Order: sequence, then C-alpha cells, then structure tokens
Amino acid sequence: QDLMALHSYNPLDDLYNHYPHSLRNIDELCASIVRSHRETSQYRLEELQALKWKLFSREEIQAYQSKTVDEMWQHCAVRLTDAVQYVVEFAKHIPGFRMLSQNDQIALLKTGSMEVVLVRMCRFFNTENNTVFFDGKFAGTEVFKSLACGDLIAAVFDFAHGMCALKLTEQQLALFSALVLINADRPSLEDRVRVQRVHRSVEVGLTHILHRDNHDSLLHKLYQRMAVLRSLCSLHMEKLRWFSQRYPLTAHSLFPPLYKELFA
Ligand code: CLR
Repeated sequence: QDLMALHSYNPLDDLYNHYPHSLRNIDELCASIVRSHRETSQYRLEELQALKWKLFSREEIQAYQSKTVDEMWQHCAVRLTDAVQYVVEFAKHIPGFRMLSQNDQIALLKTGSMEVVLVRMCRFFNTENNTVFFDGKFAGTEVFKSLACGDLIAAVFDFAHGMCALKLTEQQLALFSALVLINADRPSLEDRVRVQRVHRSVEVGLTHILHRDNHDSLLHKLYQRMAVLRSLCSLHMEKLRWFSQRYPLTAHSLFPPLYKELFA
C-alpha cells in the first residue's frame, strides 16, 4: 500500500535541496560503513569464489543427517553465533551506532543481528547449485535435515537466492546491512528519534550510492527484502521456542551465551 509513497520519496532530493554541504559527510559515512563491512566479513569474495565447488561428500552429508535434533541445533547455534559476533563488530564501527545508549544498541542487535546475518548469507551462497558455505564446505538444504525445520531452511535458502539475484556490490551490501540494523521500529528503544536520525543518514548514504551506480530502482526492491527478512526472523524465533520447549537442557546449558542473550 505504502509502496507508491516509498517509490516517489527520494531522500536525496531533500539533501541536495537543503544541505548540499553535507554530501561530504555522507561520503564519509558510506566510507566508514563500507570499511566496517569489509573488516568484519570473514571471507573476501575472491576466497569464497575459489571455494565455490568444494562440496560435502555423500558420507559427510549422511553424518550431518544422522546427528540428533539437539546435536544439530547446538552445532548450528554455534555457527550462527559466530556469524552474529562479526555483525556486532560491524555495528560497533558504524559511526552513529556507538552514539546510541547501550540499551538501544542491544535492542537493535536483538532484532537486527539475525537479519544482517541473513543479508550477509548471499555472499556465501552458490546459486548455481543452491548451496551455502557452512563448516568449511558448501551445503545444500539436505545437510540441515536433522534440525527438523525444513520450512525455515527452505525459506532461508529462498531468501539468499533472491538476494543474490539483486547482484549487490560490496558497498551496496554494506549500506543495506547498516540500514537493516538501524531500524527505529524495533521494540524497547529508549530514543527512537535518535535511531531514526541515524537510520535516515544511512538511507541517504544508500540512496546516494545506488544513484551513483545508476541503480536507483534497487531501493524499492531492497525495501521489499526487508519485509521478507522480518518474517524469516519471526520464523526463526518460533522454531527456537519450539526447540527450547522440547530440549530445555540443550537450549539452557549448551547454547552459546550470546545466542541465548540475543534470541531467548
Ligand atoms: C551467513 C553469513 C555469515 C557466515 C555464516 C555463518 C553461519 C551460517 C550462515 C552464514 C547462513 C545460515 C546458516 C549458518 C549456520 C546455520 C544456518 C547456514 C553463511 C542455517 C540456515 C541453519 C539455521 C538453524 C537455526 C534454526 C538454529 O557471515
């Protein structure tokens, strides 16, 4: 419904008309976000490209499939938490993020870090065979069978596929990740106005980069991906509640503390 409004609103117009002097600041903001993304992205694209066809063997896949539900959940929770930790590092180096209160930083990470991990997943995804880089090799959905949440896995792979189709550059991906993270609609924020202000400046930065890259039409598509992200993350939370109910001991004592802190 609001998509038309979104489409016609260009934050750059505001900027060019009223604050031509702040373009330099926007460039600086973009540069820090891109640097932070680069320094926390774990693997460079060339490295991932070189590993692209390193697939799990039939035996290795069988070993994953014969893990118990709670063993596999624990294993994936550890991997996810590792990825989340890099997102926390990424956030800390976004200029406006550090200026927020600790409460608000945590509130943003609680709901946003998983979304950013899923955005980043497209760098680790091979669309030619629908596999994701996991535990050192590329894994298809069948590797995650013993988690017993096929619907979530299918939706996550679908999302990665859709993100890949947008063919974002590393800079666009960095700015989009920051935009996803700094969202004034998250629950339990103390200073929404301040978060909104940082959000706006990142939005201006992303718009600026897309404009420069001659790709203005991407903004609309990126907003659509944000809606899908929200539904994926609530599905993740739903699965986690289901799991914790069935395996309270694993969830309580074997999940990484950061995973529990952010999602439980
Ligand atoms: C995402 C991008 C990060 C590196 C990374 C690490 C762990 C990966 C994750 C990526 C993508 C999603 C992933 C995850 C481990 C398990 C998880 C493959 C590539 C799958 C979808 C299982 C989720 C299970 C939960 C329900 C516990 O920079």
